[in-house]
Amino acid sequence: MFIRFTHLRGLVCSGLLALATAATLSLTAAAHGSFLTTWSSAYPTSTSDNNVINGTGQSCALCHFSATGGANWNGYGWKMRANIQAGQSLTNAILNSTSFNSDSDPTGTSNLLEIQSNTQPGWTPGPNNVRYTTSGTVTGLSPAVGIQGLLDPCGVAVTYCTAGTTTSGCNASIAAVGSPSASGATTFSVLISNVEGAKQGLIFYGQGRSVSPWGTGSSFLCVKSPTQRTPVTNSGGTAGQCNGSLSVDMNAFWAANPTALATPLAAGTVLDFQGWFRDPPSPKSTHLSNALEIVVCP
Ligand SMILES: [Ca+2]
Ligand SMILES: [Ca+2]
Repeated sequence: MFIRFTHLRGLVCSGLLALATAATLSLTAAAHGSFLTTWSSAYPTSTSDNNVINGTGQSCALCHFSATGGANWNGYGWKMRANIQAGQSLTNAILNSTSFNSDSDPTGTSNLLEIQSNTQPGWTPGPNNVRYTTSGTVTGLSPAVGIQGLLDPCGVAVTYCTAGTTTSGCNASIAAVGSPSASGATTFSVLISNVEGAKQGLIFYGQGRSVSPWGTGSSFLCVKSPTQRTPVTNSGGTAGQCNGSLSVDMNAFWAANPTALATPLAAGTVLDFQGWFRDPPSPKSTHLSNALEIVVCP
């Protein structure tokens, strides 16, 4: 923020507006007081702020790249800075940031839902964060270090990429049933529907997105290498129709394959799934479904 504020451990987040006068600064500081105190009053049950404060002292990292604040904001801090600059009180600036997905996380989760999920509205895993300054933005950055808990909500399935169109005009569609958890506490299956009937196929997964053409056909490979295949099954249904399907119980698969990719599962791990099945007349004799991404829960 471009205000001066303190938190419970007495550190000061100094995100002062570079061009502001001393008079403006003291007025701003007086008007806005302690940012984290105001923030936790707005969200008394959220632990997003605790996960920052109790990590490695990154007290200002809810909004800033630096543990002590300064003029390098994440998307959440930058949004609130804009609200404050527009004349809003600190409380209003916080509450008027709720509907945005300030970290552009792949689940598309709003700041409010992140806060309610005790995740970080300003941070998403990997080199996918943006640093905002008054002189421009820098993309491709890792999140601030030392934050406890998940950066994005877990168990939210997001589909991406487009399915190829098969010989019979099928567009295979992927879905999650349940959600993955590190403790195995929840059921989790992946289902592909609208598959060419009576064809062999399988579901595979990796840890990240990477979209590339699948030969000269209409499908795309949408999961980053390395990938892990689950067993081949028959899609069932009727040959020449789109009434086949593929499914895999991932908990059962991981239990039977304890050295499979991404095992043992860790909370916060990003998993990407896609279906692949035979379609002999097509350019690569095979087609792919769209893809699905989901974050592993604790
Ligand atoms: Ca978000
Ligand atoms: Ca987040």
